[in-house]
Amino acid sequence: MATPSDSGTYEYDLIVIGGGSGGVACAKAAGDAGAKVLCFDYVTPSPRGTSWGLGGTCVNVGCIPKKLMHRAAAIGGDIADAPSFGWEGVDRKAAKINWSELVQRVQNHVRKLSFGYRGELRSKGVTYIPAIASFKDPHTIAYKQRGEDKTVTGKYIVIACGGRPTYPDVPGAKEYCITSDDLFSLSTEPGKVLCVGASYVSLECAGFLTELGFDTTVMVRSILLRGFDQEIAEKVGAYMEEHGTKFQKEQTPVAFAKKEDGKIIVKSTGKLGDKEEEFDTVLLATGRTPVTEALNLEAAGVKMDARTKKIPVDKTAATNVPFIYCIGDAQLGAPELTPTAILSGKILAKRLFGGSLEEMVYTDVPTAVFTPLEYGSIGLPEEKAKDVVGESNVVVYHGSFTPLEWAISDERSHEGEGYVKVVCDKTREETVMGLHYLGPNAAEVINGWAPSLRLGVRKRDLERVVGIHPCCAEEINNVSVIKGSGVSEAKGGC
Ligand code: FAD
Ligand code: NA7
Repeated sequence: MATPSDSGTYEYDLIVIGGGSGGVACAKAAGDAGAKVLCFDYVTPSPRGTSWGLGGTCVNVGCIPKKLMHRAAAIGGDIADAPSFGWEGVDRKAAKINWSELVQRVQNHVRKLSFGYRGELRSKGVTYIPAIASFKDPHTIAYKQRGEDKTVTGKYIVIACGGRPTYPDVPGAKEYCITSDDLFSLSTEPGKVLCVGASYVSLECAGFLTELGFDTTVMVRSILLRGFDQEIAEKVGAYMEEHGTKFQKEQTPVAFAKKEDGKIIVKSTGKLGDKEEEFDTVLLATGRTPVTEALNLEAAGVKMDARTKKIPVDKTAATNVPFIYCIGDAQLGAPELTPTAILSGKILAKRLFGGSLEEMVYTDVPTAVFTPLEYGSIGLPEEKAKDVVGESNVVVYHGSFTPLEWAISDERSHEGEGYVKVVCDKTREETVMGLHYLGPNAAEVINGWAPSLRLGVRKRDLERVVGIHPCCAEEINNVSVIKGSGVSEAKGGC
């Protein structure tokens, strides 16, 4: 285990910078192990002035409010489906989202969770200081409290500062546009919305906004869902388009301006030519940048990757300074996901204070995209698997199906929109390299497969275990058509 640079005494065993998913998990686990822990957390307001409490991105402006809004949108779909299932007196056209009510209820829940974090830190004996922390030297952290400059020392320091939305270098971006930092607490209805970006934050927001009844357009610079299986990304996009989301492909914004009536004029260029269109709200979802520059890393001698502003670490999450660690979104190469931040925080605390030698493993991390047609995946996309083991060594099984949930719906009677893809390595007895599922409850379906992939599950193992009937997840056990074989992937009967 790495040791501090000198044998000095420190006020704290561990100082954690950032009280988000990773930082809180690490601080709590270290507190549990008996360490004296201090956690700093402070949220600099967004350019629109939005701010929030302890807990970081996931709880306040990420996973939690996003999933609640996705759920609100899905309820709209259920209302539309209801007559097809025999319900009388349900009128989809009369049903309308009350945006302020939704925001209020989402924010109440978020505040409850954020407040809960304070209690959890307290119960583990962790000191929490709501201030911006930066390095003064490798063991000393500087901060301001009630206008007074202060310092505190720690034996080990964990950087868990996460990131914030990146604003593209386009005139008017910061002045007139919002980001995911602002959307979930937006006090007025978004109206006609433009979502800039085509990764999962943009598509998820565009998906629920469309389903909540807002006229929504996605501006796509290149491809949908970079890093995900591209065949499935296209299916996600096609479903959204069929269900009302507009797409402007190969188009990028060049200027945002505000009219007197409050509408935003978006000038863009690309495949659609030079375009000008008015929107009520422009949501920028063009990536996230870690807030490492504010940490004064030079004072501690911690190296940062200049392009990404992320911090390189070794297998133990140690930076180039052996007693300073980095976890979560700010760590170079780590997936930007809450469960990875949490687990790496816990594992690190156990290494530092619990005598553990365990290291975080970042492969086979399951993830879900909460678009209207949900997409869950674990392991490699088809194209990446081919890059890794060579195209001729990959065999792909696939199948499309109609989720029973939608089978008798007039609203969603689209045949075969559910889809499963199992990407296997022929040279290793068809060991599964990637598992992809498109359909209802994708996160629930994919979550349980993580141990199987980690343990090297083979295609024939999927077939030999008994699935549950009737459910969408059983399609993973039953998929049998080899992609490219000429046999239709469409499922027959039961
Ligand atoms: P954060 O949670 O961002 O926490 C860092 C904290 O440190 C923040 O509170 C920050 O203000 C504070 N801080 C920063 N610098 C300092 C400083 N110098 N001093 C004091 N405090 C500081 N992940 C999923 O797994 N599933 C999802 O469905 C999902 N949906 C998402 C949806 C959206 C819209 C977004 C934006 C993200 C989503 N994520 C999702 C990603 C997830 O939120 C992040 O991966 C996760 O929060 C990262 O945790 P972290 O601890 O690294 O950082
Ligand atoms: P990502 O995953 O970094 O994706 C950014 C998207 O924005 C992607 O589609 C980019 O297109 C697009 N982009 C980036 N810059 C621009 C400009 N200048 N103009 C137009 N489009 C642009 O970011 P997300 O915000 O979706 O998610 C970040 C993480 O947060 C994610 O991993 C989650 O864990 C939470 P490109 O493909 O580069 O052409």
